[in-house]
Amino acid sequence: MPISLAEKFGANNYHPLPLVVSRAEGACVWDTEGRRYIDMLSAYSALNHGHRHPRILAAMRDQIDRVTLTSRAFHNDQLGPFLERLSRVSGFNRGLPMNSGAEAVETGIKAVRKWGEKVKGVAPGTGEIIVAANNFHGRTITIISFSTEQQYRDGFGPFTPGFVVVPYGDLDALAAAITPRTVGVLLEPIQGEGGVVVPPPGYLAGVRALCTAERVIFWLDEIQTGLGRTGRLWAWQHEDARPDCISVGKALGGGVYPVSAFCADDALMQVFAPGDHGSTFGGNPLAAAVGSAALDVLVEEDLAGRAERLGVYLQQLIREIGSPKVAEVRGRGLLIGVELHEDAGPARPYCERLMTRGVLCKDTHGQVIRFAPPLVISREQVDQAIVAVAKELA
Ligand code: IF1
Repeated sequence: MPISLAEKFGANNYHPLPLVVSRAEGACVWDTEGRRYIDMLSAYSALNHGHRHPRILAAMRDQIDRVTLTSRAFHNDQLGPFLERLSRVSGFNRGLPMNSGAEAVETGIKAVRKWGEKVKGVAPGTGEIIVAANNFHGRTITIISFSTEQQYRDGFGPFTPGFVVVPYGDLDALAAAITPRTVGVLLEPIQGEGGVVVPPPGYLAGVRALCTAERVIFWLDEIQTGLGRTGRLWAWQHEDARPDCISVGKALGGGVYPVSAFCADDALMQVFAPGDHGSTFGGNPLAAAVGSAALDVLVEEDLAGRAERLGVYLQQLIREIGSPKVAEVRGRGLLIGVELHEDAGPARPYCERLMTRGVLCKDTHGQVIRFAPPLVISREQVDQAIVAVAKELA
């Protein structure tokens, strides 16, 4: 019934697994028939804290009884404390709060472009941002303007100019693409949708050095890789590659509310003057209260440390299956991609069969099964999941 209603009254913009979730807690969800599943997708890394984390729910319930929305026309008593926490955890001294990841990315595009004109001094309307092939940064017209995935672009033109695409992981190609008009470089520290692609060692540190030398903003999109997912608070911390700014989202909302932000230091964030940019819901008191709880839990429960330890364990268990169907197991922390050999067929049927075995995951880029459970998953739940995975990959 719920499926047919969604199909009858919705748009056909997704092809979900045939599963109807009605309840969830921690790393598990239950369907309307009461069957339990281990969630190895975490809403694409928005559920790092697990489903309905008690401390985050308590913070949300508490705030709901006070005030939920004011707009930024007035101050509220939650935004300042949230931004202070965000500054401490991100390591950047300022954050501009938004709602979805795409909005945080759009905010970053405005900041980098305006910095390019007002500070670097490129001619108005000529600034270029370099991005990587196989990127994913959201679904707005400007963001898909620099996507290399044909389906994300088909029929949606005309596109926003000012973006240059280079191969991911190729420092020489990036250096060759920099011109006096280059104002920024936008990369994912690990390409999620691109198939959990980890860049070559030294790549991010190389981009950092190049951007410094060329006076170009180095911007990392940590919306999927951030907040503990890869075994560090931020994926860039796997190398000495501190960017000039990051976009944050997904798990910043603690799995209960859309919260995102663009984080940068003064030199970049000062390009925004009152009225330059905004959002009805951006920085609302409920989002701020939830975001504060999400950051507190992230740090106090050392979710990054859990991701590091359990990620090593899970990758080891997958490798020990020794499946002839598996071409590569890659990733960091609890962002793991299992690439299947071409002749092993697309990944989607494996996800459908894993669902019948009580494990939920998602294919990405055809041949890759992505495993990204909540960072609160227990070792026992990892062991349970791997039993099903071993049967499917045997
Ligand atoms: C869908 C993909 C993942 C992201 C990065 C920004 C955003 C995302 C690195 C935008 C969002 C989501 C979007 C969702 C599926 C999922 C996804 F498959 F689409 F690509 F995770 F890999 N930067 N990713 O991963 O954030 O506006 O969605 O809050 O669009 O189907 P958003």
